[in-house]
This record gives sequence, structure tokens and C-alpha cells, in this order.
Amino acid sequence: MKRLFHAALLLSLAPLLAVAAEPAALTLEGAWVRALPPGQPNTAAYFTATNSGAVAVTIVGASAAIAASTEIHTTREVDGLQRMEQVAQLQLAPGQSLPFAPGGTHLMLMGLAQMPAPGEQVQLCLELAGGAQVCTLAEVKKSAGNGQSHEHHQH
Ligand SMILES: [Cu+2]
Repeated sequence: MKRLFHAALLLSLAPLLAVAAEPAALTLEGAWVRALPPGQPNTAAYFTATNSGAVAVTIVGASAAIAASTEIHTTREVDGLQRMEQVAQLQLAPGQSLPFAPGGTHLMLMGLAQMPAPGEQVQLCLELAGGAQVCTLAEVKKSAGNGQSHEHHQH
């Protein structure tokens, strides 16, 4: 009786193991990090994450080479104020694209040794459920515009 129970348990776990063995099919595009005035301890990173695979992908964490810690944040309006909240994990269905954008979901880079300067590149990595990591190089910019060589002065 007990042996039968174990066999049934193993069978039910098999599909889960097969899913975990699929290579991660998450792609990160258009990554950029906002350059804030030097001395600011934190900044944010943005990109579009797309699950191009056939199974759901769960993002469970993030890291950036320049930050002591990196959190996934979402922005929510509470009593007319924009508040950032940490998100433990995000799931993307097959084919789903999720924008990390100003005013919405973003990566929060905290405890910077030094604020990166416009034109520099910063490595960002997302950790996925199952242990895989997906990394991209993000361009440091002052704003979302493509002001790579021309900086727009903000008045
Ligand atoms: Cu944030």
C-alpha cells in the first residue's frame, strides 16, 4: 500500500521536473538604467521582458553588478501618491511581454557604490524559478529618449 502511494507521487512529479528542465526562454530588450545625479544611492532599470518559450517563466529575483541589492518594484497609486512596492515574483505566460517602464514595474538598484554615468553600460540579471539566470547589458541614460549623443536639457 505504501509503495503504491510513492509510485503515484513520483508519477505526479514527473511533469513538473520536465518543465523545470526546459531552457529559459526569457529575452530582455531595450534595457537602460537611469542616470541620476552623483551621490544618489539608488536608481532604476527598465527593459521589456518577453517569454518566447512554450512554458510559463517565473522571475524570482534580480541583480546588477553595480548595486549592493536589486529588487523588483511595482508602482501603485495610493491616495493620489505614487508608491513603490517590492514584488516577490512575476510570472510570464508563454508569449507574454512585460514592460519594465518608468511609472510601472521596474528594477530598483540599491546601494550603488557610484552612480553610473550616461554612456556607460551596466549588467543586469534576472533570476528565474528553477535556478536559471538571464542577463543583459543596459545602457545608462538620463531619460527614456534615445539621447545617446545629445543630451536634452530639462527645464
Ligand atoms: Cu523602485
